[in-house]
Amino acid sequence: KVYSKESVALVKQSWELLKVDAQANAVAFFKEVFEIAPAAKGFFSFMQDTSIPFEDNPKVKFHALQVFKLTGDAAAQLGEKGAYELLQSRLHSLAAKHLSKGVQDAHFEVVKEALLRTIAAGLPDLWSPALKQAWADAYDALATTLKNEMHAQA
Ligand code: HEM
Ligand code: ISQ
Repeated sequence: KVYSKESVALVKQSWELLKVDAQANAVAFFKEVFEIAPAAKGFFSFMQDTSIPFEDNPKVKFHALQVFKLTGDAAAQLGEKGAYELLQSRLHSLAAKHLSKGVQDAHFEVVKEALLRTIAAGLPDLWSPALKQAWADAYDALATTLKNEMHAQA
């Protein structure tokens, strides 16, 4: 798949802005996942602690930030190195982790929708069909890479 310069520029520019408030956007990302699919909470070890609101749980913040940054950095580098190269050092263990948790291909669609909603909410003034498409394509590249590695290990 070829990414136009325009798409790469859109993702980069918006990612720089989202990163300013990465922590808040990352937690919002998590929130969107559980709003779309409440049952997804069962997947996450750190979501089993219900004694504190999940947005106050430091483990949630840590994980959300990790995922958010990986997704954004990979997306922003698509034009240069490709998301694949950025992921490569962690791809094997990341796929193994997701496999062991029982994550399936269909779940990636939930995360995609949640990511797009997070960006729309985080950058309302910048949001446009072109920005949405650029992020959707970037996420798809990342998700496909991870899914392929999961299939290879299954
Ligand atoms: C863990 C990224 C999709 C569920 C993780 C971790 C990262 C990550 C960086 C932390 C790994 C570690 O502990 O070393 C991503 C990315 C995705 C993606 C970039 C999409 C491109 C999904 C999907 C699900 C999912 C679709 C479905 C529910 C999980 C679970 C864990 C995890 C259950 C382990 C959490 C725990 O420690 O309890 N993911 N993920 N991920 N991910 Fe994902
Ligand atoms: C994917 N994997 C782990 C954690 C996540 C949090 C929010 C959205 C997607 C995720």
